[in-house]
Amino acid sequence: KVVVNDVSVMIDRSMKEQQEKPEIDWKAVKADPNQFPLDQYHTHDDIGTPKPNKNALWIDAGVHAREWIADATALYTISQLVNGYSTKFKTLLDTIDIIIAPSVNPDGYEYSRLTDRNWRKTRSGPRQGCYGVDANRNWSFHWGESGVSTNPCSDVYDGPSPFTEKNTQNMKAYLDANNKTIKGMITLHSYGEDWTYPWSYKTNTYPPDVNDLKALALQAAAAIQAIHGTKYLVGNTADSLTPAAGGSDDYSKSIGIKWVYTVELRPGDGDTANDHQYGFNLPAEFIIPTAEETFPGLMVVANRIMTGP
Ligand code: 0X9
Ligand code: ZN
Repeated sequence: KVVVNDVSVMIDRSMKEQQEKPEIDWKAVKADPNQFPLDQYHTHDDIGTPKPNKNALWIDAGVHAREWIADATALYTISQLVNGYSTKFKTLLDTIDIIIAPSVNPDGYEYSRLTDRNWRKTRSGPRQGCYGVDANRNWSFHWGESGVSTNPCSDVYDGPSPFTEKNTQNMKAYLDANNKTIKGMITLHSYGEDWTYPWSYKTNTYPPDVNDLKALALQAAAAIQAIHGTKYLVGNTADSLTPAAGGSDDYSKSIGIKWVYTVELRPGDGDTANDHQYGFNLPAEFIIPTAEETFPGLMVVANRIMTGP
């Protein structure tokens, strides 16, 4: 049995054929209101065969509202796993759970869809006349130390204190409650074509198992490249991107989750020859290719968790 909860509320319009897949019982996909009270924020989907104490891989997307390709890639991943359970992924999903939260900032996503394409933050507020907190600056680990603004009108506003946002509170609660079984955490963003590992708050600063993290990241990047030739940059997050504290990645690593990655999906940001210059506005024709190549990268981490410590 494959368990999927409440994916229907965050179907990306560009992926709406998912709803038409007859193999999936979309009525069963509706959340059980006893398990998930509707007044609580929840978007996670556990894919696997129910069994106690299974190790798990967490994948989230849509932290940043305008990074639509992330949400679409998460939905594609759900579709691949659900439809491939009885064939390709039986051993994997009988051994580990894959928890997919395909849109962890849904009101921001909707705002980006309907009102302001370039919207990034949550939609809380107003504070000093401005809305939203950067949900990837609002986590407690080294909160506010780098790459943030204290101005509520900034796109990288870190909030009045850590965990002011429903989005970060609920995700934190889930990760905390399951940090013994969740062995991997991948947060999908765009753009840049980068596969990066902690720490993120400071350059030249690495967890003790950085070599493990890097080696697996290189395998994931190779798996991506094998599909459509897209070359991902692998590196430490702060060194490769820019230091920014208060992210979900650093927090996850700090609570003992081993395989923590931030993935910046297509398009590229100019660091390889074939990069497109679309920024967040990735044309629709690249949605499926992006999802197709990302999926085996994600499965590298899933398979690593399956085979053990
Ligand atoms: O700045 C971010 O939050 C991410 N880049 S994005 O362009 N998608 O906004 C990178 C996040 C890396 N992790 C942390 N800085 N903690
Ligand atoms: Zn982002």
